[in-house]
Amino acid sequence: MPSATTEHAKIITIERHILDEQLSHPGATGALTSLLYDIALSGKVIASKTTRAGLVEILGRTDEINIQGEQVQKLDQFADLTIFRLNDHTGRLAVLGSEEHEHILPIPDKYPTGKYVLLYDPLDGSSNIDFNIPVGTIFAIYRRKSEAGPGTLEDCLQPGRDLVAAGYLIYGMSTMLVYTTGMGVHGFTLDPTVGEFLLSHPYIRIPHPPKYFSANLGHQVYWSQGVQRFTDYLQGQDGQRKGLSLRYVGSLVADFHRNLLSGGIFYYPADAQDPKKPHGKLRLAYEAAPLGFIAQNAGGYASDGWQNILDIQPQALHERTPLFIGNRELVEKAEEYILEDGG
Ligand code: FDP
Repeated sequence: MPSATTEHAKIITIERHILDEQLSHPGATGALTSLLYDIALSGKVIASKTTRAGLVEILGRTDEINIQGEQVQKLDQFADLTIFRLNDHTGRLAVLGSEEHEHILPIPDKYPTGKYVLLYDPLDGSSNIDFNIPVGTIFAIYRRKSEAGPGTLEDCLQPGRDLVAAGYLIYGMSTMLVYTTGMGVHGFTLDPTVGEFLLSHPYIRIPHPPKYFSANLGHQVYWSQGVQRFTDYLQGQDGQRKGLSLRYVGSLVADFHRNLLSGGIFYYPADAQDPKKPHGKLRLAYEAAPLGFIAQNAGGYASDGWQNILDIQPQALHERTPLFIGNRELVEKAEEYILEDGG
């Protein structure tokens, strides 16, 4: 019979964890379970390439520019294709959307469609690839709204509040997968020796007090008065409290992940100077909503400075939004400053 000690030392693979969660939904068909497992598999395949990113055949850019006007790198394309190919034929998805593609990605005619919608940012923070700095994959899963047949754009344009599951993979010192289906946020670390994600961070809650703030202060002069005053507040410039430490990687997943585990706030506000960023830089559907869902399920909060990110109904697939995300009290403080200063 297992002792209390062996019970404690139990190794939980991601497969077992997802299956256990499925058991608490008696009506579940297993489609979501399999979908999450396929995303974990995509992560392993992508991680196998990111760890070789210094090697000649991977580095070097292609000449293509994606629809965000950014230079597409080979690893982005690999990650994008890997996720699509591992999910296009399973009969679990009605439609997909990728941050790398302007339009929705239909399921090829030869394969059946299913009841879920998968939106993903295949390699977030890709400007960091060349410098061996962590990058990540973000994913968002919704239930389709259309009845049957090929999925539609409307299936993809849902507010974050309707998410069924969301998560991310971070390709860093180790590869981790963090996900939630609304029943706690759980983190798994890839053991490369056995090729399995093992539960390492069950029931993550954003710690209090927060330690860090993360923002690109290089753009500060272009932020609104409210956001600038909020930044002063974080730095303790009113002399009322000690300022938080600044940490900014410039890979959203890495910045978010650190603050999720240590407490803090990440923000990317609107930029008054850059005509490309009047609503910030980050994409609502591919970045802000899924991470907002994770933050909320870990006791935190995400806002565009005015309202809960999860309440925003996207109007377009690549819509951008300002984002403030992390400890609830800090994000609410940002909202307070922004409201006071009218921007
Ligand atoms: P990147 O341009 O490298 O892909 O949304 C993309 C993103 O990275 C985020 O991961 C990151 O937080 C942000 O942009 C960095 O933007 P700045 O370079 O303007 O700080």
